[in-house]
Amino acid sequence: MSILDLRPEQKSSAVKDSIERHLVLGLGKSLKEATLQDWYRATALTARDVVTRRWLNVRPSNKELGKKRVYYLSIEFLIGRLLFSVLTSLDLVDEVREALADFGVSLDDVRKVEPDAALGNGGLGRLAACYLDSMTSVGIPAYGYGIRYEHGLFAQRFRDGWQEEYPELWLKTGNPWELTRPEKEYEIGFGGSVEGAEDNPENPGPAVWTPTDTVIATTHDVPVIGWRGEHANILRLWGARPIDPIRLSAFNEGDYVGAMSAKIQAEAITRILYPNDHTPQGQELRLRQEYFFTAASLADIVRRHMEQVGDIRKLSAFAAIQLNDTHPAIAVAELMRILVDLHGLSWHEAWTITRETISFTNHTLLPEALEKWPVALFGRILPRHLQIIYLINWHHLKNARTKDFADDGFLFRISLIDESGDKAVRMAHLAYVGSHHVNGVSQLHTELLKETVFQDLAKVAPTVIVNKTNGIAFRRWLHEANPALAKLIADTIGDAFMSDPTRLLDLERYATDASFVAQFEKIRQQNKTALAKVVREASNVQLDASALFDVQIKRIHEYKRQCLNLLEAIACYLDIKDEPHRDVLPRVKILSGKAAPGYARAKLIIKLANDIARVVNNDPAVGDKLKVVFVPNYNVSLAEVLIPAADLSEQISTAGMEASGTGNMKLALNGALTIGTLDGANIEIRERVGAENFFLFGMTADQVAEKKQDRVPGGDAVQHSQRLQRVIEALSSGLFSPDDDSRYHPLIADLLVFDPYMTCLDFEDYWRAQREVDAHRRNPAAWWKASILNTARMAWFSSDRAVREYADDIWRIPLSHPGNDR
Ligand code: 26Q
Repeated sequence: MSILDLRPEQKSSAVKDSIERHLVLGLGKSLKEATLQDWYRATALTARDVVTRRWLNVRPSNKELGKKRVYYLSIEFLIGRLLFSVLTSLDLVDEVREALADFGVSLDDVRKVEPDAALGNGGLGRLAACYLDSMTSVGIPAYGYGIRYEHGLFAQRFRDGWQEEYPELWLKTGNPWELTRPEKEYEIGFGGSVEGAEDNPENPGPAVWTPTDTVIATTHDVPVIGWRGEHANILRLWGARPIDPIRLSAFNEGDYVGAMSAKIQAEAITRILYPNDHTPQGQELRLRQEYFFTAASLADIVRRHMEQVGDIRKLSAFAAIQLNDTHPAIAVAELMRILVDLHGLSWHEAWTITRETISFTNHTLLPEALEKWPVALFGRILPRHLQIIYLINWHHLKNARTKDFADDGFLFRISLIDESGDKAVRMAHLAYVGSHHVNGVSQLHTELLKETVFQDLAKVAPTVIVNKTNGIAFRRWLHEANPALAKLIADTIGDAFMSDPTRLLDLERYATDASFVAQFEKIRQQNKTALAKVVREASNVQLDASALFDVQIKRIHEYKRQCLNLLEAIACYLDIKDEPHRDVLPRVKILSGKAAPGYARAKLIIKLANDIARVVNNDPAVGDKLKVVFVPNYNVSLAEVLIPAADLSEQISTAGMEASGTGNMKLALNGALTIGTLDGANIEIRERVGAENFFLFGMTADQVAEKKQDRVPGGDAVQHSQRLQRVIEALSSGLFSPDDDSRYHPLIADLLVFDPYMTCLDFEDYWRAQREVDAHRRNPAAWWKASILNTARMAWFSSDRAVREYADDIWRIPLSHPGNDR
């Protein structure tokens, strides 16, 4: 019997019993000696029991119905804390709060001791987490497959304003959410040699691959629960252990250290999450990670399919494999190997099945972000896969040669092997040709994909390019992060919007309703006060919660232009210094985000933010007119505090460079107004919330592309802006870096000479838009109306909508739709 099936009045005492049982019998603690950590574990285990039971109940029906499942392969799942989202989905928050209170313990304290599972870098990893949540809520049978990193994304601290990285230790106190499955482990091979591969590329036969080293993939399942516990799925994370923990022969020969090295090597595979997004560095261990989790996932998928269906030829009718970017692109070659070498299918048959099963999401246009692996390295680690890739390429090029436009340059560009320098395998090309559909993550991004990176491939491969604009899980980013607002909305329009987000549109009518506006405003104020407390504790800066909170939160990247935001902060500061008595609208610039440890320029930008913050926040002439804070260690939990407290959302990337953005959606959903460029999903957000409720500035993607041709130096733009000149002079003079005048000279040189991200060119228009923000803010009725309309009109950006589109157009999984299913 599950707690969910109890009558409301029985639930709280059942929860209480369960927590006590886990505490005493599971953890061996008495009620008196239990620490917050113990209470957290006992509460999490109680919640996990409920979820697991749901999962066990739901699973057989999927099996019997022979339903097609989605397998979402992602090297990152940025799930964050789970306790509150699980309790929210199960509608058990109040019961648990009550039960804990009976023990004299506060749920809010318990909640905070859960480590934030940072198994991802940013947008791509968080998207995977939101999609798994939504697939479960809308009832798509799915498995998420990823890596159980021992250390997630590094913790960020500042020393002297510079970023320092510290290891992340989310597993230190154990992980109460996971269930390990020792009976479902797989042996994953690396290296070695291949025998029996035929020479005939037209119809290649099977080969025998004998790897030299083998690592065991261990299974760690995190149950995922959908809205109101109706459906449940599994996030299966792979760990690594050696096949033979201590090689006995070496041990017996007295070589204890040698014996342990195999263990250390095997475990290294899942030791850390690579902290660089957008710049693959081609390290061997990363390739091993990619193959390891992809091969384990495919072995699991094929095992399940053979157990339940028994005919490998029917794989694509029961399995839709979605590749989250190219990190699992090796799946194309691995599935071919399974079908040809292990199941004896002909090459042609295997290729058809592979292409019918796999689809691929691209998340970037930046050429430097496209993964490439040196052929030599690839062949050493995965010799059979390299052969298979060459065979796929042979067929691919043979087909291309039949086209009359296919000159050498064309073939050179579409080849799976880059021959421009040291030969390298192009993973995006491999993913493209091995997929039935490829999708971009916003309209603009998808259009640009067609015109740029995939333009040539699209002329010869049958792969269909479609758009699937990203979405976000409202359950986490509204109900859980901003419970007061969720409650206000539910009290106003009913709670149907929780399962059918389109109902949020009903809120439009209240955008000018005085009582609603007052409550909406009050909730924002409370959220800002809560954030101010966090900022005081983290940065020792006192914020005035009535100021405009201007928020830019995301990874630090030149293309995201945190620098533009900071130049504007300097300009504001100089203005205040010029005219200390002028009436200015008080503003707090809040930034947060991590820089890849090897990305020097991004780290310099963080230092710049902290340098500006020090000067501005300590200048008595400024007071509360302007504050600048860079909040350390941005992660999902911090985002949950920042987002509901934002008045203004900074989405200011150089047009054409941000594939979509999802933070933009989270902020707008919570009622922040956007100041942004026509980039990524900003364009669609603006279309939906209304141009009058969005502060637009900057060049378009086309204009940026044109300017790039011109090679117009940023210096020109500086000549035309006195304001920008003053800002650059201040920066250059060492006003913010008295200890090192020249600290920002490299940054300035970039702005003046190449300005690759068009920061100078967009500066004046950005300044204009910011002053429009000020003017708008001075009219509270207009401001709050726009803010409420943002919340109401973001309905479409729910990840429920996004996964339904994937199910309809890519996975071909029949679904009931909201409105016609219940
Ligand atoms: C690749 C190879 C080696 C090491 C690391 C990587 C790597 C890791 C992470 C490459 C890229 C990433 C992450 C990319 C990312 O988060 N992209 C963002 O994806 C979001 C979801 O679609 C979009 O909203 C953002 O616009 C996009 O920047």
